[in-house]
Amino acid sequence: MNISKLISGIVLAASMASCATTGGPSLEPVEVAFAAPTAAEAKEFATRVDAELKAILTRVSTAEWVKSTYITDDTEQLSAWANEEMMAFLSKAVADSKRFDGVEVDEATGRMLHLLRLTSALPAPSEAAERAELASLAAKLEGMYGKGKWCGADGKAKCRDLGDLSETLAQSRKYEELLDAWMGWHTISREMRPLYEQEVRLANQGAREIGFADLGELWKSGYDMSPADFEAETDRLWQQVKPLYDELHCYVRSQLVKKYGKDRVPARGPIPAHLLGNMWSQDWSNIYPLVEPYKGAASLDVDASLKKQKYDAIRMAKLGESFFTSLGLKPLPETFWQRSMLVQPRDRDVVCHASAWDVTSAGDVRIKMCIRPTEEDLITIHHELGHNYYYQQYDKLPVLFQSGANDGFHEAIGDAIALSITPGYLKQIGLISKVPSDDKGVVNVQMKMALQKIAFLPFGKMIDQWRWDVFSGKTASANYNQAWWELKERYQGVAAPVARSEADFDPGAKYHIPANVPYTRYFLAHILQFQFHKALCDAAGFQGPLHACSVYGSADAGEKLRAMLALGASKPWPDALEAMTGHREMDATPILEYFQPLRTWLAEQNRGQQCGW
Ligand code: X8Z
Ligand code: ZN
Repeated sequence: MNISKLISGIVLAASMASCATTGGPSLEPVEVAFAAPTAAEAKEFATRVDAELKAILTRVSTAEWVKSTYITDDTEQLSAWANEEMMAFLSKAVADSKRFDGVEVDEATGRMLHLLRLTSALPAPSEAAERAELASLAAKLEGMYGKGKWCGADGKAKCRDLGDLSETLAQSRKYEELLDAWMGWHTISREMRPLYEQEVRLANQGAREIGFADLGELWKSGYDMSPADFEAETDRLWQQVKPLYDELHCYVRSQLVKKYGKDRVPARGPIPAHLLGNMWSQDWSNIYPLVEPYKGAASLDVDASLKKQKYDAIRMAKLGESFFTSLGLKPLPETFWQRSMLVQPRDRDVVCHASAWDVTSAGDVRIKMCIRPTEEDLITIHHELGHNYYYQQYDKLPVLFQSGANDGFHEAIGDAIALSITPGYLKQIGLISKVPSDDKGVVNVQMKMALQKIAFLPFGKMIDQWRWDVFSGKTASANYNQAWWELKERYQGVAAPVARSEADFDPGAKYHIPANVPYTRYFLAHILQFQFHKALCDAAGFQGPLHACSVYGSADAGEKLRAMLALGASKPWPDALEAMTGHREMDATPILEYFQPLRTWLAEQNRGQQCGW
């Protein structure tokens, strides 16, 4: 993990307490001079903070890596200690940096000081005991998620972890079996609630101490615009894509009514959350067989080919790497293969949720993932390698610049590359036997993509909608679950399959809540990746509809990508976007262009139907 993971994940930042840690590096006390500080002093300060931060980050990442790949009370404690050190360091650095407020500094220094204040996704209060408590809570919450298992209502059934339960949700078509897997997983988060409540309280306090109204305001400040403007921006993008989501929802619901009956799927209401092939109803591609537009028009069963051809985790990761090298990017370092965790160890608890790391912020890139031979995992591998290739392009920059142009960019890179996994490309690598070429085949392929990309959009939006309200106090802890399901229904048109209460804590059943990873980044990424895809296709000289483009093998596309990645966060994100796409705004036009054939088809299918919920 490098800084861009850390700003999302566990801990970091701030308190005014300057000497709460022992042993670790600490900033020299800054002389409180009578003369106004100079630009040269500011630059020297930023450079020094950056160097010390890099050293601390390596210690934090090393401890976090061990904890995530071997969850025990002890590894949790080690990572909490490392994070405490980081929090103390950052809080002092942020406080000291205030001295340079109003000083005319050079552009790079100004940006480093700006980013320093935003470095933490979980800023700590200044009081040492509270800081330690927050670090401990963060480590525990992620551990509880990683260890989660469902062993049946009486605790006597064979225990199943998230991977097993997700497989049931993906493959079973039996209502009761699906319900059991869904309900089972949602029991693991009940005990998180008091810890989460306390985490929110402490992190809000930390955010206030460094000048933000609450933690949500800090999160929304990372986009080179005001928090209010950013919120309006996400609403604008959502309004651009909502009509297409509504059409997809309408069609999918009609097919689920056919499959499960209108007693179980209300023809005009929200869809029960356990019937969409995914624990959180965020990616519906596993129910493609239930909604396939033209039966048999195109065989897209990549899962079957992966199993038949006995793809293992390494071969899948190598396939991902080969896409990036085809663009002229370097192969992954040997250490990637030695140090990554690619398969789930059977002898211990690990955090299976996929992640990409640069442990030293200097080329020690790895991924941690419990790879299974499925198309979904193949795409996730490309997603993770996108992070790793981003890390590699900017690892010579100051560590404060070692992030995406904004966090949505980081999440969009691997996905943009995976948009080039077209049927043409899959045929080329032998994972399907025939490229569907007629209109029916195209609609089938588009449906499968829409079940991933369009279905995700309202989910990507609602998660932080919930957290922003929790952080601001608009949602009281007594209403956590109710507010969650209100947003699920409003945005996604999805409902809990059984009555929920405040004894449940359903937000905690989604990794990014206990792990404290901001989520709007994925919403943005789902818009941005189509902007990137279009720009890369243009660079590759592709002629034809956007959905048919694969940039595989294009050095020109690779160069365009590399140039943007190399900027890291050194410039405001509109500059990076412009360098790649010629535009300075995030915009949903390319995603709508990509799905135009399906949209026309859906409108036809839904004619006369009452859509909405
Ligand atoms: O968390 C992830 C990645 C790691 S950054 C696997 N994703 C989100 C999720 O799983 O909920 C990728 C898509 C959305
Ligand atoms: Zn990611």
